[in-house]
Amino acid sequence: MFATLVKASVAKKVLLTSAAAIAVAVAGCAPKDSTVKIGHVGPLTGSIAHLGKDNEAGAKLAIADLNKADIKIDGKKVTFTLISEDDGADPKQGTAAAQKLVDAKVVGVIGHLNSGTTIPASKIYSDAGIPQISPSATNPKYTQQGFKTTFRVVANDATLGGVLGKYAVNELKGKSIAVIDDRTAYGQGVADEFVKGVEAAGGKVVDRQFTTDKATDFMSILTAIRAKKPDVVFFGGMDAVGGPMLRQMDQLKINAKFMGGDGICTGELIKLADKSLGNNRVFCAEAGGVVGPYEKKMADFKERFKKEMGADVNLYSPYVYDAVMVMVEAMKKANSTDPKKYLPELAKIQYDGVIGPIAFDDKGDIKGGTLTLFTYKDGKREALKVIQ
Ligand code: ABU
Repeated sequence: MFATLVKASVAKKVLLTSAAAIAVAVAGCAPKDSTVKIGHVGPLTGSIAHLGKDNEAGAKLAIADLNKADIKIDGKKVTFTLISEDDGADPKQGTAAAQKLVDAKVVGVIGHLNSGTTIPASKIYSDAGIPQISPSATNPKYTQQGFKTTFRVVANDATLGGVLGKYAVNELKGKSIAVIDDRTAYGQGVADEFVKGVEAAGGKVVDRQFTTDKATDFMSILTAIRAKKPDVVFFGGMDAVGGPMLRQMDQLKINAKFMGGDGICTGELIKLADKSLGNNRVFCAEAGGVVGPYEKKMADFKERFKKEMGADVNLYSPYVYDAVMVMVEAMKKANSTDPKKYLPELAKIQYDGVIGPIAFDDKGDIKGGTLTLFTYKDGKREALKVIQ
């Protein structure tokens, strides 16, 4: 009798243990929520921190929108986390930031802001198989290295510089054009392309001078340029240098028009150049542009950005926003957040963004990249035309 009771008790325990094991196994198979890390890099300190923070705010807004959208990938609800790094616009700090993001196991990176950081960092992401979308680096070399992981959502310096060079000759009627650049990958590259554009339009570059992206005193190079009596001065570099340069041109009574690429084409230039901005004196181009129904989409985005992020769009935050969205769209299409699986989807994505339709060519450059020419008038940036 006792033996029978012991047998029954053992059998019950075995049954209970098996049931518990099955329950654990079932729970193990049940979809769990997952957290996916996306990296963002730009200069959050230094002279162009205002642009890095503008980009970062675009990424933060995109992540917030995605997390509100209850996205499921491979049956699991995905929560996206932004891991934001500061590269200080410095190439060495840029590669260190890239390695930090790889070590943190991000599944993709939005950045960097500068060509000088984006290009060296791209090898690190490529080696790690992590897709990278730059929202603002315009040096053509970035996508010409043969990496499968590099993408950008803006036009490049060949388009920017070329169009601006022709504009200086054909529209501004520049006869005596001086060129300055800051010797960065971006500044030098866009200035070289500008010179080609000027020469293709039959114009003449009368002087070429150099500075750095950290300089604050331009008196000696501007004095040299003044002797050539320029009617147009082109600067390849960023607004933090371009603004003070413009003020010093006024101090030296150089009344030439001032041109630059997207690096000076910012909201911040209004403060940085102050009265020297003038009306229809400064001409620049953003490496993107919207037409038709996208104009309202962009205007609505800018309004919402101001409300939610507490600042006006400075330059490329809408491009950053779309870059995050495009990356996640590729994950949704692949039904995977694994970089190896969603990378092929990213390469063939067709996405309707705030900045217009987004698809990439075989190098990772945006197809049909546009640009917008701007001037400044009455202390405001004013679009002149979108060039497609
Ligand atoms: N495209 C202007 C700023 C970023 C860069 O290319 O360096």
